Amino acid sequence: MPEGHIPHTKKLTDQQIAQYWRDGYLFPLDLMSARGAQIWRQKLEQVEQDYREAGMPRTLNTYKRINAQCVMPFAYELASHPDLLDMVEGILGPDILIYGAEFFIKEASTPHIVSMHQDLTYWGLGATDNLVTAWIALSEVNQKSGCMQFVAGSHNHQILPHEDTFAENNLLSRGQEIQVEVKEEEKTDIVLAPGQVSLHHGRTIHGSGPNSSADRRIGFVIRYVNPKVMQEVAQKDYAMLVRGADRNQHFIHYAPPRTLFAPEHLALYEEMRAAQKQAMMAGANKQSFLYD
Ligand SMILES: O=C(O)CCC(=O)C(=O)O
Repeated sequence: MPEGHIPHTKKLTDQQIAQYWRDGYLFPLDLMSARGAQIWRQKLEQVEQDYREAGMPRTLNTYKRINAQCVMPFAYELASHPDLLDMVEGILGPDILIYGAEFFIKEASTPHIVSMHQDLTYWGLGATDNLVTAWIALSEVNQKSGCMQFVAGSHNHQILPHEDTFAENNLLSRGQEIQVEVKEEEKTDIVLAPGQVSLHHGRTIHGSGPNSSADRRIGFVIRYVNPKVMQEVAQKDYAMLVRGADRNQHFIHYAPPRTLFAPEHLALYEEMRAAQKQAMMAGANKQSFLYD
């Protein structure tokens, strides 16, 4: 078996699909072995080593946090892996596009957090049921390392009011925080071993605490949509078709990258970023470290 190969996994069962729609999330799903996860982590860490000081138009962190699938072939490769798409198909149906992929990393013993929020608040995609996030653990993800916490059933709300905090230790683009009280007992810890995955709905309330462990906490996070989804705020938007067909053509399609940070993909990246910034930063009164 080649290194980094993801062994065959099953499609979601009817029971798993029902659980997702009941709770607004589903975990843990076995995608690959710990050794497999280690190999994808090494690919990331090699890029970090080679490109941190490479003088690219934007910081490496920006490329890791926004649309990594557009400029890093290995990010596209993992995001489009057939076994992962099999899981996603259980939620979205047979036609699947990658909307975005990013690395959510908390360095060892650091105070960074993700405040409680609903993903769809600032994406301009409405309050759709046709978006799902897959969060792949590339390290140990537990209470100590700052795992995500989900509020079961919270996807049944529409998009609730959020406040932009722009707090320094908050990893979200606007430090946005939901303006409803979330009690500790309402939160479920999403503990994942390396190679396991969680799926969550775009309206599920979630966040995560700091990493007080001795290792980095690394999540590779992919947002998938089906062709019914539409950009409602920005003038245009982009997505990559990875399974089935797109009969609606609401998104501009683009080809996967072949080499790391190729000039034509860096140019495309800027176009996508400019378009998506219109939605992501609409109404904000400060600049974001991610959309400056
Ligand atoms: O990685 C985290 O702790 C939070 C990620 C998150 O908010 C998301 O994937 O929607």
